[in-house]
Amino acid sequence: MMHEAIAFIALGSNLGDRAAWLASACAALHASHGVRVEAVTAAEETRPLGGMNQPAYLNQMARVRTVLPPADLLALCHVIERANGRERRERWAPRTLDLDVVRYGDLLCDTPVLQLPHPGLRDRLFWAREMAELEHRGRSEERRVGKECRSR
Ligand code: PH2
Ligand code: MG
Ligand code: MG
Repeated sequence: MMHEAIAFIALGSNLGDRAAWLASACAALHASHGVRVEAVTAAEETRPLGGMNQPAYLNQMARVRTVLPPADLLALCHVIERANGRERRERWAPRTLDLDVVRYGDLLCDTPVLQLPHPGLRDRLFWAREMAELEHRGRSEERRVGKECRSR
């Protein structure tokens, strides 16, 4: 059997129809080979971090079960970002969609392309709160979320 891992992916948007970008990303993740979205938090509006004057973010956290190795999961996130209007400009510029792999099992990793846990956990208290919420959800919820993602 292939190795499965539980990973947490943070979704964020602060340009355009923010809720629609998040829903589209969630559905794309779930539809991707080797990834199942098991649970998602409600989307919440957060003040923009990073000092730039920019619109408020809509943030959400997904718990996924995956057989993809971490680098492949990150690459998939980048593909989904690009398919959802993401343009890479200066660091922390407003974006239609940002997908960050926050945790991948208990893996610790510190390379230029991938740091785990995501260093942003230090100043994004809402990430820790959202992950704690998802860790406590039951399996019936997981089935419901899977159905929601598939029907989008
Ligand atoms: N992401 C950023 C920069 N600032 N602020 C909030 N509130 N939420 C984010 O997801 C966020 C941010 C860069 O990825
Ligand atoms: Mg980010
Ligand atoms: Mg990012």
